[in-house]
This record gives sequence, structure tokens and C-alpha cells, in this order.
Amino acid sequence: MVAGDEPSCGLSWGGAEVRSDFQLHAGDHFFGLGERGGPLDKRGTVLLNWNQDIPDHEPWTDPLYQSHPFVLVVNECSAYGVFLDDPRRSWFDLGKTSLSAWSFGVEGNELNYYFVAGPSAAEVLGRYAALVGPTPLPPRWALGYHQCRWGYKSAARIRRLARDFRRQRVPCDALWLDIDHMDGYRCFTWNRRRFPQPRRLVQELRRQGFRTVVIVDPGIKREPRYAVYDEGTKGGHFCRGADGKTYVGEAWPGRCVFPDFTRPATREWWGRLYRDLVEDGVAGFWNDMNEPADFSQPEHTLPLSVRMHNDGELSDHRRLHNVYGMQMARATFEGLSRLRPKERPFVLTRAGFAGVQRYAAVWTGDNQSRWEHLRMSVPMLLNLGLSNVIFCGADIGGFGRTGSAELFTRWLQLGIFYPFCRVHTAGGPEQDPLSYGPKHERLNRRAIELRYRLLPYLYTEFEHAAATGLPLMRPLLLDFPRHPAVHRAEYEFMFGRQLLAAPVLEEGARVRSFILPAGDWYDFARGALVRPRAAAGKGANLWTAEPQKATADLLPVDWPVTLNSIPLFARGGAIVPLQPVRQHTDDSPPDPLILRVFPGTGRGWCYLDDGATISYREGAYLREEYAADSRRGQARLHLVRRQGEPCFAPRSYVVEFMGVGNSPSAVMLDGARLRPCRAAGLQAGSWHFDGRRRVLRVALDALGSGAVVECRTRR
Ligand code: MIG
Repeated sequence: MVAGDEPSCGLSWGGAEVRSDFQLHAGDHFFGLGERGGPLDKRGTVLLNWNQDIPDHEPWTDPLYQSHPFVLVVNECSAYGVFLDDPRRSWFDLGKTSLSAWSFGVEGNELNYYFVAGPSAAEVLGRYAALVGPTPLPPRWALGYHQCRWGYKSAARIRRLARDFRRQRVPCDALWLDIDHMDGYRCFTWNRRRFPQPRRLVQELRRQGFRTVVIVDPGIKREPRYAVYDEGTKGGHFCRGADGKTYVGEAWPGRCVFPDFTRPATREWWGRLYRDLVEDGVAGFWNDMNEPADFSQPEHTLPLSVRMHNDGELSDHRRLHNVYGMQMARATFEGLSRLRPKERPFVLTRAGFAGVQRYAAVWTGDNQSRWEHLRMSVPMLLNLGLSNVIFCGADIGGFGRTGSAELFTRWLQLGIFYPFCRVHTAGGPEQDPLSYGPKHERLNRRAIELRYRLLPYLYTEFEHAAATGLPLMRPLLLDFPRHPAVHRAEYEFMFGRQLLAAPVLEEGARVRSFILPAGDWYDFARGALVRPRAAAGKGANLWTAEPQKATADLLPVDWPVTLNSIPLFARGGAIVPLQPVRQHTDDSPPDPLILRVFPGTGRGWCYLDDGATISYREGAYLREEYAADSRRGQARLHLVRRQGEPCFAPRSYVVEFMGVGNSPSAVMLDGARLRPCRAAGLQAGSWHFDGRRRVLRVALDALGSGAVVECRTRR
């Protein structure tokens, strides 16, 4: 049996709630449930679903800003999911108050839930994704590096920032403007003293390869003659209290009114408000405070009696609180889609509910510049991923408080693997890759450069994640379900199908301890096979207090690290598409596309499209599939299949065979010999072998489907 009702209670009503109890088995582990601090496995906890603006949260604070009433239950033999399809206040008790049952319940008198069958965790996630809706592809620039700060208060400051990034050659795609850019915190306005010619600024940044993203909050200043307030009042767009009068609360602008995003006409109106900013050239929008936060209330949100339209089935905030933020993100996304019908919108939201991924990327709110919060972000984002929120990230460097240069660098070395990669902070000292002195600037640049090298892979894996519902940043249990101990690996993760990342998460670390699941693994940077080290037990082991013993399925590794280390590993036979470092993404295909091939037998993929429009939905993309087969004395890469529009094909390739034991005796393309040459003279049709690093580089022109690149080495 996969799952069953707990025999003594099953389904029950009591007081103001209805609940369901499931049998709890010794081997059950609980994942998903959206944005939570604490361990990856939620067994033994009670979790609430009630979106909350909670600036000083800690790993044990619950709930936070988002609600995803979806749980993934995994045990030794199978997996299943339960999705409670109800936005009302609800809870999950995952074996905390009972030894024989886990349960969930919701305020109200009806229960709507889906049982999501597996049998594997990956299949559960795929089915859940099909149920709550797919993640659209973001514009490619949104996968680059983003720089943000609450406190970029003038056009001059932003210009200086842009200049410094380019001058110091630190790649960056987007500069963000927080509430400081507005006129008195009035949404959809510019502070003309600080930003006298916003359109000029935005266009100037765009010419330097930066997109501009601005914040838009739901609280609208209650001020006659402020156009948004007047129009909204006339259109009946603001929420009303139980007395039928427009409800007035408080947020950054002072006394505020709140649009009713559960009303279709209001969503349409809200979407139109972005027109001027879009015409100014603003490329993305950030919806904050949409739990919604209301400073005037003891509960920090609108009174529960506030009425809401609910797409015609009139209801109230008590029922719709948890979807308010998602409906705001939806209004934004749909509005942008109407304003620029061909372009992919980019929206970031703080509050959300199951399905929010259809409209926006998600960040995890106000964390702090502390090592504990750096670590906390890993299981938090992994569980967001297991709730189908693929495009997520935490504030890199930490939002509140002030951290050290070391913390910032380590956070960046982790953050380059967050699907959404943004540095953000609340005032205090400057917090960006350039602000910690020359030594850290070099380290920070190198980390961001790695993300930009990986972009073809990241983009390919994002597309795969969007299509399958399997998260991009994901725990080992999805790819390696057989071994129960991988459930506890919560501070390392798969980054797409080929790579495993174990970034350093501790101050002063000299060793990073982690496990590798069954199979051969190679150091991504050097191509060397990873072997177990005898040092187990030394150095703090993050994923379990006990030093692990190697088994057929698990290899414990103690990896020596310096400040420069970003531990990253590739599966044997992996083929990883890369590109040369760029200062920002641009719309041309990678040239050359670098295929890094690791020893062994395996597959690889590359997905390419225009990176900006929705024409990929009509087939305007190119997909390549490769196979690698490298054994003693030979290495081989095969372009197995190419499907789609040839116009997206790379103009040139460099195939990098890693870990080649001996110098090559012959390197061939489709059986024809290529020329050896020196490292500096690598041109199409030639190859170079770096004997010290054991890397063979083969440079090629455009490849045709079926092409085989092959190398034989001296024995
Ligand atoms: O009450 O806009 O989480 O990222 O910088 C604080 C100012 C409001 C909270 C967000 C944070 C943002 C800040 N906002």
C-alpha cells in the first residue's frame, strides 16, 4: 500500500475545521510545503499556511511569506503527494503530535485535496506541476546576475554602479530600484529630484547591457489627485471593509488603499498601470509587500472581514488572504503580456500560493547577513523547488544586518547556483561584488563568471525544469532515490541533471564535507575523478553529525577548500554546454558553444532560442542532444540529434574532453583527421592537448546532426 487513511479517524470535522489523517510509517519523509526555514525533511513539525511579512525571521519561524499546501511524502519504496487545494488558513502536522498519523486540516467545513500518485518522487512532482500549472520561460537576461539595494537613491548612484561593474569587468544583467525611486512611495511614479530623466537613464543603462527592474507595492497612497488613487476609486478597484466603505490601512506611503486583485476588472486595470514604466524601458517588475502587509493592524495584514470579489463569488480576506499576492503577480504578468505581447515578462513576487510560478519568480524575503541564514537558504530553496517553484532565490549576502567580506563571497559562491541570482541588502554599508576590497573583488568576479560560463547549461536545464516540473536546484533524493541516507543531504544539491554543488557554508572552512551518490564524479573545474579521503570525522560535517561510512551507494568526501573554492562536480559521462565569459547575456547564440565532456558514458543537451520572445512556444528553438563515450585509449562525442530551427545553431564549437590520460595520437571529425596546434592558435579544425591539466580542446565550425568527434590516445 502506498498511503492510507489512519483507521481510527480518517476524515473528521471538529469546531471550525475539517481535517484528514493519513497513516504514518517509520520510513516516511516529508518535503515540499513551500518556503520554510529549518531542515529539509519536515517530519516531526507542524507547519501553518498563512502568508506573513516577517522581517526578523529565524530558521524556526513559521509561517513565512508564501503558502504551498503541497507535501511530498517519500519512503523507501515509493512516493506520493497531497495538495490541499484551498487558500484558507491551514496546517500540516507531519508526525509531531501522533506517532501513527500525519494530518492536515483547514479552517472551514469542506475539504478539497488531490492525492498525487508517484511511484517516484520525480513523477509526483511532474504530476503536481501539470496540476498547478507550468513555469513559463523567463527572458534569458533574468538568469544573469542581478544587483539590488534598498538605498540606491539617485540616478548618479546608479550610473556609478553601472560604470564600476563594466570597468571592473564583473558580469551583471540587471540593476534594481527599490522604493527610493518613487515620489513619496506613490506606485508608478518617479522621484524627479533623484531621477530627473528616468527614461534617459534606463535607456543609457540598456545600452551598457543592463536591464532596469523597479519595485511596485500594492499599498496605494490615499490621496485625491494622485492618478492611481483617483482612477482606482472611480473604477471601484479598492477593497472595502465590512461596512462597505473603502478600507484604509497603512504602508510606506502612509494611509493606503489596497486593490482587490481577486477581481478580474481590477487585475486588468492594474496591468495597464505599467504602461508608462514599460515605455520608459523598464524591463522587469518586483511586487513586494503583497501578503499584503498593513502597518495599521496588529496582525500586520488587512482585517479578515475586508471584502473581496473572488472572481464573482463574493468573499472576504479571511478566505483569500493567501492568494492575494499571487493574484497581484498575476495581474502584473498578464498586464505585461498585453503591453508587450511578444515578450516574456519578468516579475518577482514576495507573497505567493501554489501555482505562483505561472506568473513570477520568488525570493525568500528579509533574511540576514549571518552564516546561519546563508545555510538556511539551501533547504528552503530546495523545498520551494519541491513545491514546483523553480525560479527562486534568497537575498545573496543577506538583507538585514551587516556581514563580513568572507560571508559575502561565500554567499555569492552559493548564490550563483540559485535559479534567481540577486544580491540585495537594506541600507548599511555597500554590499556588492566590488565593495569588499581587491582580493574579494577577484573572488567575487570569479564566482559570477562561473555563472555566466554556465549559462547555456543553466538555460537548458531551466527549460527542462519548466517542461518536466523537476526543479533546477534540487536535492539528491530526486535523482538518487534508492538510498535512504540521501534524504538527509540538505546542504548540497543537484544543479540540473549533470552537476552537483556543495558550496562552502561555514566561516573559516578549510574542508567541505559532503556525500556523493553512487557512480563516478569528477571535479568540474579540473576534470579529476573524486576519490574518498581518509580525513572523515575532521571538520564539521554539515549534513549529519555522524561521520559517514562509504557504502556501495554513498561516498563521503572531505574536500579541502580555500576562499577561492566552489566545490562543483559532474557525473561521469556528463556533457555540459558552456560559453566564454560575457559581461551580460545577449541575444546571439553562444559562439563558440563549449561542450565540456567528462570521462565515462553519458548524455548531454543544449536548448537554444531567441531568449526574449514567446515564439519558442510555436517551435522557434533548437535542441541538441549529445552522447559521450570515453574509455581507456579513446574519447568520443556524438551529436546524436538536432531538432528545431537551424537559425539558433551555434556558429562554432569547442569540445573539451576532460581527464584525458595520455596525449592523443589522432583527433578526428567524422573520421577525418584534425590538426594539432598550440593553445593560442586554436582555430576551427584544430586541437590542443594540455598535458598538465589533461584537457583536450577541439575547435570546430558548425556541426551537423550525426557528427562524431573522436580522439585516440597513446597507450
Ligand atoms: O518594509 O522596499 O522584503 O526586499 O527592500 C520593507 C523595501 C519593504 C521589504 C522587502 C525588501 C525591500 C523592502 N521591503
